[in-house]
Amino acid sequence: MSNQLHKPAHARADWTIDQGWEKYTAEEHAVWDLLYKRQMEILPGRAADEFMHGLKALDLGKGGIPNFEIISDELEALTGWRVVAVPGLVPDEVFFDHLANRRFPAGQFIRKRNELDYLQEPDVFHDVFGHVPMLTNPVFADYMEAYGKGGLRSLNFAALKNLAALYWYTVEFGLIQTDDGLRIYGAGIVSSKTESIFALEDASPNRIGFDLERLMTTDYRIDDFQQTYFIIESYDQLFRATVDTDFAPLYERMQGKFSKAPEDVIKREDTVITHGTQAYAKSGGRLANADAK
Ligand code: HBI
Ligand code: FE
Repeated sequence: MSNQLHKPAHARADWTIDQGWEKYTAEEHAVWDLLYKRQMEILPGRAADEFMHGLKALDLGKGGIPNFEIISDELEALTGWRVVAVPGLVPDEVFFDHLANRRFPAGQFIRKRNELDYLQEPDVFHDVFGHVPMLTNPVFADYMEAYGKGGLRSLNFAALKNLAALYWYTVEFGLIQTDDGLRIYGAGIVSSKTESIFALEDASPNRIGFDLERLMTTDYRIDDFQQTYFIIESYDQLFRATVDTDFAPLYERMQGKFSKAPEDVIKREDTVITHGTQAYAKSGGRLANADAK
């Protein structure tokens, strides 16, 4: 997958680089502020309480791109995690090794003002605004470490694809059921204005109860809104499912393959909260709907 990445000359052996916080331009800080403001207009009442608390605890809205040293000291005091700067995507084994050691690798760069809504590589807004707040939650913080450790173990199996689906459908695109209704905790959703509304309110996507093997055998969209979102009941459910499961027989069964398409609903097996119309995907998705946004 991301194993053919080329390490830039200025990156260390573990792919980290200096954040170079003092070198960000006024325009780059202004892009952070704009993105932050846009998300705060829509996230209250949509994002999980634990995410909102994390934003506040780390003071991510104080203005400008956060300084990793400062937020790392605060985060380390809460859950022992730190944020380290990387140039962009890093190889899987490097990524897992950071997570297993409670370091979150965050993209150093920020997107340009003319591409606020969609980008391929994870930038500092996606990584720090999207991922870091949930790392203030002790159970979620433990889940992320467990995921990294599981990743290191899975390198010996032809299973990475299945494990990546788990990350995708939880850490990136997860929803949680609460007493006040469905809430977003996935970083790929909370860092996107359009997907924050789509994931919770649109009639298109399926919304299905969390089941570890189901998630790990389901293909996903990397370039558009998800066709299915999986709903957890608690972060403990997520953590327990990963640490109490012996992944070796799972990997053996899955064979590094997906047996379900992104839009599938499995009768009599899935706990279906919404059976989506898939109208958005059927109409051509992001490219076809670009003007309507
Ligand atoms: N690198 N910087 C970065 N961020 C990621 O989310 C990431 C990565 N490398 C690999 C990777 N993710 C995936 O292979 C895992 O999610 C499985
Ligand atoms: Fe991400």
